[in-house]
Amino acid sequence: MKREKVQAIAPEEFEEIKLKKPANYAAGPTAIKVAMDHAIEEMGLSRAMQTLARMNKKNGFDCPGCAWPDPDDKRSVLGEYCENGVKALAEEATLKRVDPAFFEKHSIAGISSWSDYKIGKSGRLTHPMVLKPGENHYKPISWDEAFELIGKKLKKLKSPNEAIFYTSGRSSNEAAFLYGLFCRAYGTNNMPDCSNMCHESSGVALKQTVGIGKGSVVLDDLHKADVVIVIGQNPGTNHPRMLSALEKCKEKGGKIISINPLNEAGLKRFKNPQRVGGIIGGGTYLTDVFLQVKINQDVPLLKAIQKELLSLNKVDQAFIDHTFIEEKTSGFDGLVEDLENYKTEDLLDQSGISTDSFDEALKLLAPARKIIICWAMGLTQHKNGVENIKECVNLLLMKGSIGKDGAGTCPVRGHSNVQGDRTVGIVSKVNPKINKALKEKFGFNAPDKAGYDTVACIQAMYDKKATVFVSLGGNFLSAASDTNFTAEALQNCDLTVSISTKLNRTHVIPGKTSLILPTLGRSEKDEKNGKERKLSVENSMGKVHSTAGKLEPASEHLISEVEIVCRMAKAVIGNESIDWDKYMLDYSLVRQTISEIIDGFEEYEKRISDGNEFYLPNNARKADFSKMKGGKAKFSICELPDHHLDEDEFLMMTIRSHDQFNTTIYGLDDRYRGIYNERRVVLMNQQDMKDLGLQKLDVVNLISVYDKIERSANNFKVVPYNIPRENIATYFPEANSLVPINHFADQSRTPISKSVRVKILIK
Ligand SMILES: Nc1nc2c(c(=O)[nH]1)N[C@H]1C(S)=C(S)[C@@H](COP(=O)(O)OP(=O)(O)OC[C@H]3O[C@@H](n4cnc5c(=O)[nH]c(N)nc54)[C@H](O)[C@@H]3O)O[C@H]1N2
Ligand SMILES: Nc1nc2c(c(=O)[nH]1)N[C@H]1C(S)=C(S)[C@@H](COP(=O)(O)OP(=O)(O)OC[C@H]3O[C@@H](n4cnc5c(=O)[nH]c(N)nc54)[C@H](O)[C@@H]3O)O[C@H]1N2
Ligand code: SF4
Ligand SMILES: [Mo]
Repeated sequence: MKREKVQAIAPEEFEEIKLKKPANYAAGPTAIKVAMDHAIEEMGLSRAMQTLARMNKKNGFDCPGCAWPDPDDKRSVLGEYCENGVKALAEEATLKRVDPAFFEKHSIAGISSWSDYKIGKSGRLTHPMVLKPGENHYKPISWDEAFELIGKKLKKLKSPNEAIFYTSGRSSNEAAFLYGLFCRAYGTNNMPDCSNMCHESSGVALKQTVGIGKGSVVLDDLHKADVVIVIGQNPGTNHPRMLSALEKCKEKGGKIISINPLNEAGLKRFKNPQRVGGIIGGGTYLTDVFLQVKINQDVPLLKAIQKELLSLNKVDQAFIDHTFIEEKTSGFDGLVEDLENYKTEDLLDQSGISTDSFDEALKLLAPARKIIICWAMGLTQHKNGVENIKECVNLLLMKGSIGKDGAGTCPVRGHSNVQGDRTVGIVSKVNPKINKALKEKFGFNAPDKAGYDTVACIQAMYDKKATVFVSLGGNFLSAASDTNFTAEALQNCDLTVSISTKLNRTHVIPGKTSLILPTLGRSEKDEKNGKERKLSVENSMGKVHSTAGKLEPASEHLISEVEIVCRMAKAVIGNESIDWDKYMLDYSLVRQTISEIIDGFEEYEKRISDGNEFYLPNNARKADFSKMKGGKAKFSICELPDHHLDEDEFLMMTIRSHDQFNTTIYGLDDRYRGIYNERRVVLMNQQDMKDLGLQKLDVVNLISVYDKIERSANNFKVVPYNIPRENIATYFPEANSLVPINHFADQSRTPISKSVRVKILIK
């Protein structure tokens, strides 16, 4: 039997688009209404209210949305969550089900012809399912048979390096640690993770400059800062509770500078739904200075700021922190010398910033002593992603703005436990410390050769050097770049295994044999032998805490991620050297082992009991750079980006709408940007439209050409938008087919999803 052809790309059909004026504030009463509509639609009112009462509460469960931290002290009685947190919960706690009857009715080809929105809305997976070679429908399989199948396949591989173990950042510390333990014991470091596509550039840059690949600030610092710079991040949509922190900062006299090609509504004004003023009043104005930078022209802007601060400092020696520079840093003289090569007006010209707004920003920055820089994908997903962040660090070091209250680095993480997964050992590079500790505890030699990261693993599957792909969460096909290439890579595999809560496109672009292993979500009760169990996670600011859901699981057949990992490991490498049976029964034992292997987790169990939380060690937070070369933090010299755009080329960024969580599409409205009921849109400057003879809502095809290979994404409606000239924006994942697989950031190898050279073909 031959398998029917499946569609890697969602259908290119249109909905009834509606455009309105972009919003000039975020949250407010509409946010509450939209959130409740989602919750009621998916979960019903009473289930929604009961569950929300426990979200982000001490001893409750961690929001399955982003990694923004909860307050250290008391939590709001009105609830510590935002519109998009409610949507994330509703998506997970939906009452809809994808059961064996669903798969009997729908073939993989049939499902692949649906939009991602429709696939996601099908509901929660209820049974382990298998798709056999040549077949078109998934069929139920028992858990025992599923693990036996995996065991047989993995034991037969010529080398463990033919298998890949991907992780998305939703996993708990416990499941991720065991998964990493299993990979290393099995014999491979092939552990790509979503971080490779996300904050990898931040990790690399921060490690090299300040000695730790994580941010240095805690939530309270944001309230104390003189100036917060929000650069390459859209918190109103992607980290909505960050707006409350920015609001507090403003109330205490702090100022906010936003640097973004788009004037995002969430950074203009915030109507805090927790306050009367936010419901019926005008809310709080957040941004004091908006710098509308061209896509990927942040380095010249940051250089101009540094250059002018140095020059102002000649008049008033207080504008840079000489003592800090002297005592805590190296490389300052080199930086000063390098800046002399540039003229401020050229730098501003390249970044697209007017002198007026630049001067206003400088006026705020010059006297400021406590600066925080917050950033996300707008900085990391470029060829020079690492240098973008190093340039931010330069500014902070120059101002002595790191390692003291109200100042520091703030890479705002994506998935709710992406940082924790990394901390407990999900990494494709060799971690000698972990390897040594594993040798001492379990007696095996973990592999000392780096494994595949995300980009490398796609190439390896494409080249058939890797034949098994296991994913702990995520939607690899749609998240990765170069969708058609990635689809071929996945379909080349002999076996693909997805440990998932919900149906997604990766499930229907399968290897020859494919397994779906359904698992519990965050909000659900994890009960074994009559005992409820808790897990733990780390937020964006390095704080670890417990999480325990209360809802009845979506199906009686679901088992926890910890149990899936343990049973898979046992089927592959047996129970002799590592007691998987024990770990899957008793999570405190897993935490005990984590505390023996990973630094900073001493007394783990005790420190997360009774709603307790603890911060992991962070040298940058204490301005302690003693472990770095020469004992000092490092200034870096970075080059200006150069995209060599042809006359008919645009630079495209792929961004998130307000109604999605990565590849999970909550709805079709990007409310803050005024785009309703459609996702196949391209945001363009009106002058550029005019030059191309394009009218509002004209339909175009997009093509990108790299290394003579042409990639396309078809049928996008043109939306006139306030965006710099020669820049366009599309949504992720609709435009991922344009992102070339072999173009990624230097050092971090993060795909260039925010600066793809694209041509527009008029249909
Ligand atoms: N509701 C919701 N929350 C989420 C997610 C979600 O999809 N939905 N995803 C989660 C994940 S995994 C992540 S990583 C984060 C992502 O959070 P963000 O990084 O905020 O998400 P993006 O939409 O990718 O937006 C990047 C922002 O950077 C700007 N930008 C793009 N290119 C440039 C540039 O060259 N320079 C500058 N200065 N700005 C630029 C864009 O205009 C946009 O405002 O959010 C997390 N939280
Ligand atoms: N062009 C472009 N591409 C991008 C980006 C971009 O900005 N532009 N952003 C990149 C970024 S920042 C990221 S982080 C990646 C995201 O990449 P991924 O993490 O791979 O993708 P998600 O869409 O977050 O994964 C959603 C799926 O996770 C599963 N899931 C949800 N919760 C759970 C759970 O608790 N347990 C398990 N086992 N499964 C669960 C569900 O089945 C759901 O369908 O995409 C990247 N891709
Ligand atoms: S800010 Fe992030 S973690 Fe907090 S409730 Fe919203 S989505 Fe959840
Ligand atoms: Mo991310």
